[in-house]
Amino acid sequence: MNNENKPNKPTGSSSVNENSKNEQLEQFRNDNTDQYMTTDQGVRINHTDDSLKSGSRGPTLIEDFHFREKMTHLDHESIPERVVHARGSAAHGYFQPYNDSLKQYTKARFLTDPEERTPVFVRFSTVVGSRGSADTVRDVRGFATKFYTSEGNYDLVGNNIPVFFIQDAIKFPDLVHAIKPHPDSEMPQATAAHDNFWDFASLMPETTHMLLWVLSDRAIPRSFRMMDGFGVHTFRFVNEAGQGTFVKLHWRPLLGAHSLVWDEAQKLGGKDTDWLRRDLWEAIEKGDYPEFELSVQLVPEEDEFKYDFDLLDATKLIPEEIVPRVPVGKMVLNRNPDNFFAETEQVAFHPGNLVPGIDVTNDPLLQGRLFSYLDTQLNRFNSSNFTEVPINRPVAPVHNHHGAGFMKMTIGKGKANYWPNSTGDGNPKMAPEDEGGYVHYTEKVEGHKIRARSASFRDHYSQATLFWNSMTEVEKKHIVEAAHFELGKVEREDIRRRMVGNFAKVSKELAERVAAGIGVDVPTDSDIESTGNFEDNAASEKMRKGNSVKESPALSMERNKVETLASRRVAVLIEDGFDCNELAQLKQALTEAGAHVTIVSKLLGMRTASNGEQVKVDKSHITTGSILFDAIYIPDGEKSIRTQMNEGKALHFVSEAFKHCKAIATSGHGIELLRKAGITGVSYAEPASDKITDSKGVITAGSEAEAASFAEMFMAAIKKHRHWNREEKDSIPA
Ligand code: HDD
Repeated sequence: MNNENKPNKPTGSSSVNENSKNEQLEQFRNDNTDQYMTTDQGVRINHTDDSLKSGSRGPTLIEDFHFREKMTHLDHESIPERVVHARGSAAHGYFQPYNDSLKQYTKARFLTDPEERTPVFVRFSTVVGSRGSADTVRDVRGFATKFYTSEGNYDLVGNNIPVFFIQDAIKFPDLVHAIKPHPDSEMPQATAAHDNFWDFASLMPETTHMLLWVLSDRAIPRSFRMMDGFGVHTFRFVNEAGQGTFVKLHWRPLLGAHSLVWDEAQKLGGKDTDWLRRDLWEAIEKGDYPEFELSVQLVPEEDEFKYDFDLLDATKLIPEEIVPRVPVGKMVLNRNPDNFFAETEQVAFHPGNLVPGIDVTNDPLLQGRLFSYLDTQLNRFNSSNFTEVPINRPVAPVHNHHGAGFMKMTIGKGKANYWPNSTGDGNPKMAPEDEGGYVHYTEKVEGHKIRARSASFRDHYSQATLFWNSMTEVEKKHIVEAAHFELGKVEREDIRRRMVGNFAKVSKELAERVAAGIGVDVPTDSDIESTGNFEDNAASEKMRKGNSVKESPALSMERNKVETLASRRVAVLIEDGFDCNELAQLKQALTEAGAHVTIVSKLLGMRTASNGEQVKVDKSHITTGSILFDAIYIPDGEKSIRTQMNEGKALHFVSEAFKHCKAIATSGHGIELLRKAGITGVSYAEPASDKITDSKGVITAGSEAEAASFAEMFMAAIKKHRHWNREEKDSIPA
């Protein structure tokens, strides 16, 4: 009957390297270079511009197999877009652990063998908008990683925010319906700023913690390369001995986490809908490979009930001050996909794609996800064979008796398609645990069937308060302004009032500041007492009292800024008569430090410097704007500056960059341009001196100043990314 003999060592690759997936994909690539066009049957085509007709004026003949085939393909080109996270961008790369230190906690080889580089495919996304929506909307960003490990595919399907809106997956359809465009008008697109979402949120206090994250600058990242990623749930590591450890998984970008400002994000949505997609694509093309460090927070099983929140509650994080993050490895994204549809659109993630050494917990949100992701792929692909699509195939060998179905690709050999069998010599065999067989963690579970929520999930405010208390004043201001925007779009006053009531339970200060901007009264104590669904005051109060951390600096982006020039985009504004030497020196310094310089002028073509040299313009005013850059520089040159002082778009470029708190540098006559652009409240260098001044990130140099120091000061200002201390920015129009 079945396999009584000890099975052979599994065949196929027992280890992977960073190229394993690329080599596998190569078998499916199709290159048209120097080839004849053919039908799908391989028949060469000699004319594709006219259909076959009866006479040159028609009608078209149905026997035209080439027309029929071509048209059928177009008619069937689309598959259902993802119901959430429809808009996304992806890249290939690899992950490598720093050392084997995780071995005591997990037997997952890709996390513990520092010699092994595991290929990965990462898809970043927004959540709410449809496939063609703008990248820069205020939204959570998806951060999904498929590890093609030697032991099978492992998917870490996370977000750039460490907590989630809801605690139980049964509320997910309600959440998604509420946040998506209204069902009657299909408006508004890709935003939560409407009545339905805030109605739901105000009635579901468990959303409050995540709402503060969404109102923060985390929800408008400057780049997919500059945002954190979080596995969100508490997962479980399992070691060789079968011992479990709770674990939270985090990604940190080596460039640091940075954000846009809201005004800029909205404008980018029009000027460059693909801003985040383009940024990722171009960075990889230029060799600025995005890098992320994986870290873990480990909690021994015996500490499961040690905290004043429940580890199984996805609306809670574990403050790093209680359980520190331990860095364990690095991911590098170094290759763009060859084909968007075949790879980015068809990649199918699933939190239930696990490898030995990693298991799930009873988190009711995670449990529901374990059903949803497979189910949704069946809707998207109309077949369970989506796992055979090249991007979804593991590099580990696949052997099983799964049957036929739409688009079965692999050709199973032999008579036996069941198990146990003797007709196939008991193949494929069962893998014992020490041969990599997956064994579920043997957690003891017992209980009554009950549709209920644990009392330990009922504190909905303490960690929201912790988040608010951990923000710098600038971050608090941005949260309040975001709430003014989002709730300002809500037409029903009762929803706005109820939401402010919820905020009051987080912080009176927060509630008062939000209320002031949205035309509702500051909540009274009795407003604050009134509660939404699922709130149990007694339980909540008990949990809140036990809260052990009042502030967590690790939650603040501002407090954890990484200052770097790598891949920063600098616009250089010139017209005829600019100072070529000054430009050359600064450009060299910036480029050597890893920044990218773009020459911007009113029109495309060549611009002539004061010494007669010519420079090619990269972008014209009409095709670009300050919002597409991190910093701007205007070289001296009297004629160039005078021309720009009479050019509205050049003045707007400068004033908008100031408004968005970006580093600005100029010298000599350029100082006059800054004044004309309405930049007030900063001190300037004397135009004819040898002085250099840094005032709130505005670097000005006299015409006699030393070029190297000027460059140094400008670069230091760019590294800070934003200069929030410009109180005068709000007086800049538009
Ligand atoms: Fe989800 C997609 C992340 C809760 C159901 N989810 C999806 C993607 C990401 C996340 C990054 C896009 C993957 C890709 O790029 O293809 N989702 C999360 C996180 C959650 C979360 C971090 C909470 C911790 N999701 C969640 C719940 C459910 C779903 C509670 C349902 C029970 N998510 C889905 C889905 C999607 C999806 C409907 C749509 C497309 C897909 O799965 O492949 O199944």
